[in-house]
Amino acid sequence: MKRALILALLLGAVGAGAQERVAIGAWSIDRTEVTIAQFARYAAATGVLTEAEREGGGFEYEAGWQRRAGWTWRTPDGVPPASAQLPAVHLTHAEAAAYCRWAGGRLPTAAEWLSAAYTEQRSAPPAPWVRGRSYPWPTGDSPAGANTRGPDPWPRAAPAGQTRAGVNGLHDMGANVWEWAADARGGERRTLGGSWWYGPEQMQADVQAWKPAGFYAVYIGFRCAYDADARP
Ligand SMILES: [Ca+2]
Repeated sequence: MKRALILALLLGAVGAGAQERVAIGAWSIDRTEVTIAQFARYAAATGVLTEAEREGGGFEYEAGWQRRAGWTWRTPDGVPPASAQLPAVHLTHAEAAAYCRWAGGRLPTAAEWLSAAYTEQRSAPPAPWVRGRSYPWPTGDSPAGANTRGPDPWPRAAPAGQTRAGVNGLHDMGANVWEWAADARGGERRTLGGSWWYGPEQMQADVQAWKPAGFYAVYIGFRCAYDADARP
């Protein structure tokens, strides 16, 4: 029993590490959005208390932005999450960037994120993916398989790895939750990929979506990028 527990813990540690990154040329990117489980390890190690936790809860849109009491990365919808593999949300741009630094990386630039999301760059991708080809959707030739507001198994966010793998083997570059990028426009920061709240049109590369850097909501998460010389 004890041995099984230790093995499970070791596998969990591996799951959070380098194997879950995909190389895109000289840098790499998380295969999935950062999860509650991953952010929990960071919070336990650093004692970080997020703005949503300090200020009483994050935001949801319902005829305008509404603050939802108790909605934080720990409890994205105000109740214990169904899975610790759900994306970590209700985080400001700075909070997401701080997590990435702690993990040995940084937030991707929009140019990097878009390259990873739409252009297949694995040396030997499995069928039907074609190295060097750019696709209209992060999911490939169609938006099918992503977690949008359309008919799919997920009424709200989906746990990491449950949607169909897309370009470069990445999950949820299209939809599930918006993802913070490094790019700034005054006090705003760019978010990419759309979310479960929107239809698939927000998954396209030319969408311009910017939010105040200090904003946090149930629809916004992130993933990290890693420079080759910063890999652990
Ligand atoms: Ca996403």
